[in-house]
Amino acid sequence: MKHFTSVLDIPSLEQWLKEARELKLNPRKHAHLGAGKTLGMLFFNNSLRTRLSTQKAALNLGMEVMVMNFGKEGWALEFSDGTIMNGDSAEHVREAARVVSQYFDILGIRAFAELQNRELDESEPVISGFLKHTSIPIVNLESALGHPLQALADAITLEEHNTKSKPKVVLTWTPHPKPLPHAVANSFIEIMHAMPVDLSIVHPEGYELDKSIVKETPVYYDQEKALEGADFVYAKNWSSYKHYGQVLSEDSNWMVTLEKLDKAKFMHCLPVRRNIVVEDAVLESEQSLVIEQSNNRTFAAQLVLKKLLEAQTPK
Ligand code: AN0
Ligand code: CP
Repeated sequence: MKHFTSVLDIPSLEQWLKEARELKLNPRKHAHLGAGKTLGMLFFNNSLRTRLSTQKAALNLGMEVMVMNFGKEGWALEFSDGTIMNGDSAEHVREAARVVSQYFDILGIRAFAELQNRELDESEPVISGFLKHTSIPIVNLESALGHPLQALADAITLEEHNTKSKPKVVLTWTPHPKPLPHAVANSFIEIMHAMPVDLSIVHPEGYELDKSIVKETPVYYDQEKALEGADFVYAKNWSSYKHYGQVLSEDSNWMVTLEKLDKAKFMHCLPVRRNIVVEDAVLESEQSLVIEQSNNRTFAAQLVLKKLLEAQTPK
């Protein structure tokens, strides 16, 4: 594995989950693997968990870490080639990418979908620009299309709490006042496809996700019915994919409640808007796994960094 940009970069999820369990038992076991190496992280968007858990993971491996809030503090970047740069962009990714690869051994990038232009978002201008012009491994800290570190943490958490050979997992759309990206939902679906679970998706009409990701997963429009007998309910808002980036519904009937959850465990990537996405009582209950999910972000990131370091370090 040269880069970690997608769930599909995981060669064997079963093997990775096993290694994640071992790392979690002894997080400092490989404390020298990253000695003398630097992780750089460029954030084009806000973050709490990704920034701190990935930093913690790198520290557990003995790496140095440098973080930059590029979206707020960096030069506005140009991504298209051959442009006469007389607009807002002050620097081209061709220079920026080559410059930072001299400072870091591994580069993490967070660049959300802008949700204005589907084709542009799907070309992943930021992450693909850096991939094209750097020589060092890149880790996706949430791009337009995916959030694989979150998905890996979700898989670890789900496995820790699963008691069945094929648990019923439901990804439910929930309301949100602002248009959100599809990345978390996409990567969750992709990673569930690699696990022995019975996955289904429920959302209002008009919120159908990319067919090439959903594949054969059953899709429902009646939340109450879809949640019946669920073992795990994963809540997430996303904006419309079909009417790209639009908020078509804020219907509060889609909020997750304890009553709807019944016996199911509740999952969400965080940050979560209380009493919009999910009621307080769920987050305060023992059925909520959200804090454990955020803890597992450290071990997901540590596993990914370990793999990338091992690929750089001759054994
Ligand atoms: C982001 C999203 O939905 O992609 C990040 C989640 C990890 N959420 C918000 O912007 C609220
Ligand atoms: N779940 C997640 O990625 O959180 P942050 O946006 O706070 O990093």
